[in-house]
Amino acid sequence: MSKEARLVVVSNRVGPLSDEGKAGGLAVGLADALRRRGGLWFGWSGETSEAGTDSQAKTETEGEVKLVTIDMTEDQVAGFYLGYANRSLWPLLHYRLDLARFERETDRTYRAVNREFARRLMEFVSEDDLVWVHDYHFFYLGEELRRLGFKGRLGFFLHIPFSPPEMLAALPGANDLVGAMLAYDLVGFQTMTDRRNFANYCKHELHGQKQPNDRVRVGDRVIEAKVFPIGIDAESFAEFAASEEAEEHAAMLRSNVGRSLPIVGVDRLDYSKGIIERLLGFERLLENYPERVGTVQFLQVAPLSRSEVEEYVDLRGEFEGLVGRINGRFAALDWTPVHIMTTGLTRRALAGIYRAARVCMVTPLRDGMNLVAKEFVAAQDEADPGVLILSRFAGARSELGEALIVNPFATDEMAAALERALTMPLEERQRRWRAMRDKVFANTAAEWCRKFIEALEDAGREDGDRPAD
Ligand code: ADQ
Repeated sequence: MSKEARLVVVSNRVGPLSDEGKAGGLAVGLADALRRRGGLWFGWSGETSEAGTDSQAKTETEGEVKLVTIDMTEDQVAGFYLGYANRSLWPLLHYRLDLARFERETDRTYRAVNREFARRLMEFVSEDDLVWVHDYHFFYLGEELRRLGFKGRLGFFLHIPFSPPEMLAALPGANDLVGAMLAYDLVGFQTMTDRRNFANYCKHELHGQKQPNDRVRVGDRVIEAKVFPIGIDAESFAEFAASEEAEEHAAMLRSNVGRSLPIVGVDRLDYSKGIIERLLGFERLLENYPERVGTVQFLQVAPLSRSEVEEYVDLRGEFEGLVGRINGRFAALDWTPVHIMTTGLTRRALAGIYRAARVCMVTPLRDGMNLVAKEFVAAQDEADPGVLILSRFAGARSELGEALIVNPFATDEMAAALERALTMPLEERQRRWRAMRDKVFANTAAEWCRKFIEALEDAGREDGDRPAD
């Protein structure tokens, strides 16, 4: 058997390779795969400098794995990251055409930064490598690598949703963007819906055809488009939840809520996560079920995110205003209904909070997968598991159907789901939780990585149908 190809991962931010206290499932899964095969992880250093993408590459080596990063200029960050990626693509791909801003300048910078990253990456790759590009920051990177003559295997995974063609078509240059995805041998999505939206775009807007075996043809280019729902490192997370640090945090939460039942939400402060709608659902619980006043407390952990982007500043104002209103309306001298925290937490502390929660609300308006839902499941204790309330619009819904599924826009439905969760008998909680646990432990981050890499190695192999570039 020939030696396994080296893995090259490209993502906006890289690592950490170790530091299990900080790393999320994605970093853990990728670090594992990189360590096993040897490899390279390439991306942005998170820093700005005058040289920008021309800066000297910074390299860190750990065993057989190298982390290589380059800087960007302030203008590159503004146009590529804050502008196009986070003000055009992020809202549009989360079905928020109303929030999407389209500017010629940021589009240009985005394409230029993709070209630059491809050019710099060429210094480090060889044709025998498997190159795996991640997420909406780098739609054009594969095409740029091909233009520079790279002939090896190229895969792309989109962590966020892919909106329907009718909506995506509003993006100036949408055909270029989706056309660029065809430079990859394999494109991966979180759900069937995302994959279908992509295939439909190719069919209706690029005059392509859907073909058997998850293939899509546009002109003489045939690529594979498949679904790979991402998972977490469930075993580690369950261990975190049983750690001393977790127990300390669980105890703090319990003493803070006193006799009340704790309901939690954990999300980056982002409009896609449905935090406002969730708070309205909680407020409606207190209105529709007045006996709940004084007996429940809602904790929202919401680390600030993308604070340089206007829509996120607006959201923060709205969020704080709404929390103030609910607290002003219902609080008593010895009880505050909503508690918020915007600080970062360690994985263990977070696991403790999940474990102490009676209910976890994961109610995004649209979400690629949502790892919080899976972390919450992994952190529960079989003797007394909490209840997951999950949006029908989270990618995680397709695996976690035993959660209480809600429409986050339906405020009364959310209140009713909360009441049902709070009164759910232990036996039913355990039954639902066991079913979800089995899936979270089966489809881990490591499995997700393995499946994607295997599919990338096999892409187009069966019938020799893979066209020359
Ligand atoms: P995100 O939008 O970032 O990811 P999500 O999947 O929920 O969303 O992951 C958030 C992560 O941040 C979780 O691991 C969570 O534990 C962590 N976190 C939240 N609050 C924290 C805090 N205060 N301190 C420390 N950590 C905190 C994108 C897509 C998702 C997709 C993932 C992975 O939007 O849909 O699931 O990528 O593909």
